[in-house]
Amino acid sequence: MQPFRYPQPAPSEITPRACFLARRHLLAGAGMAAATAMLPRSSRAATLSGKPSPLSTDAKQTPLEDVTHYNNFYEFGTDKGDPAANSGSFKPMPWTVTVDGLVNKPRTIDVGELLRTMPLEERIYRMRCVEAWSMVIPWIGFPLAALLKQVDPQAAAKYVAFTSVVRPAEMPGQRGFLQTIDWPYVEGLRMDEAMHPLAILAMGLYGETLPNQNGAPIRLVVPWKYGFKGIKSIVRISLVGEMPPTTWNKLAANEYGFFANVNPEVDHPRWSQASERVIGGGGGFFGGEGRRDTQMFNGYGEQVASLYKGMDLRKNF
Ligand SMILES: Nc1nc2c(c(=O)[nH]1)N[C@H]1C(S)=C(S)[C@@H](COP(=O)(O)O)O[C@H]1N2
Ligand SMILES: [Mo]
Repeated sequence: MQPFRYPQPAPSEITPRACFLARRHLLAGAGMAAATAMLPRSSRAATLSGKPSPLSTDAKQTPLEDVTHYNNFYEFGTDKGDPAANSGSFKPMPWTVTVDGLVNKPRTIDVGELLRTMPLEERIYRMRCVEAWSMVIPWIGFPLAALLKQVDPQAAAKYVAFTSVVRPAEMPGQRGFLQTIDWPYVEGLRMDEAMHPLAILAMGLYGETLPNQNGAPIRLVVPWKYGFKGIKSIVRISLVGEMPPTTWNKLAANEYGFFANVNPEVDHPRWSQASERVIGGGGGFFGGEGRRDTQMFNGYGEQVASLYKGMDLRKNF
C-alpha cells in the first residue's frame, strides 16, 4: 500500500509571520551578520512552516531568546543555560525514529521523510514546567496520533514508551558527570493520551526547524502535562502493554508521577504548583509581576478532563 501523502499548505495559507521569518532567514544567509548575531540559532536551522491550528492559544508568546536560552535538557548539563551553550556540536540530521512494539506495521522513518509527508501545523502551546515556570511557544509539528495510526497498533497496546538518543560524544551530560540519571531519558503516555489530538510531535518552533537545545530534530509536546513529559531528540517510540518507566519517576517517585497532569491543587512536595512564573515577562495581567495562576490541565480541561474520569488525581499525580 502506498503511504498516504498529506498535502502541504498552499502558499496562500502560510502565515504572514512565517513569510517574514523565511525572509529574515534568507537575508541572514545572504550575509546579514548582525541579524544572525541577534538571533543565535543552530547553524542547521532551516525555515519550516505549518498551517495555523485552531488548537493554539492566543496568549502572548515567549520571546525566542528565552525559548532557546532557558532550557531543561540534562544531556547537555543541568543549568538552564547549558543546553544552548553545550549543544552546538550535536548533529540532529540525518536521523531516524523507530516505531515498533505491539503494532502490525513497525517502521523506521527518516525525519526528512516525516518533514515531507506529515500534515505540519503551527500550534501555539503553553509549556508549564514542574519547577513552576511557563512559556508560550509556537511549535511546528503534527499529531502523534497520525504517526501511530500508520503503524497500526494492536489491541494489546496500552501505553506508548518514548526513548531519547544516547550520544555521549555529542552530549557532555552523558559523559559521566550526571551519574544519577540512567541514560537514555525515557518517557511514556497512556494510549488514549497519545491518541489525543493535542499531543504532538514537534519538529520546529518560531518558523524554523528545532534548535538543538529544544530537542532537535523531533520531540514530544503534551500541553496539559508538566514539561518533563515532553521528551526530546526521540529515537524510538514503542507501543507496549504495561506502564513504561519514566526518567523523573525513577529518580524520585514521590515527586514525579507518571501522569504529571498540570494541577494547581496538587503541590510538588518541595514547592507550590498553584502559580507560575511567566518567562520573558508579560504575565502581569493575571496577578503579580510576571506571575500567573496555574490552570487545571494547563487550561486544556475542556479537551482532556474526560481522559481521567474516575481517577484520583491526587494519587495519580
Ligand atoms: N531527553 C530529554 N528530554 C527532556 C528533558 C531532558 O533533560 N532530556 N527535560 C524535560 C524537562 S524537565 C522540560 S521542562 C522540557 C523543557 O523543554 P524546553 O527546553 O524546550 O523548554 O524538556 C523535557 N524533555
Ligand atoms: Mo521540567
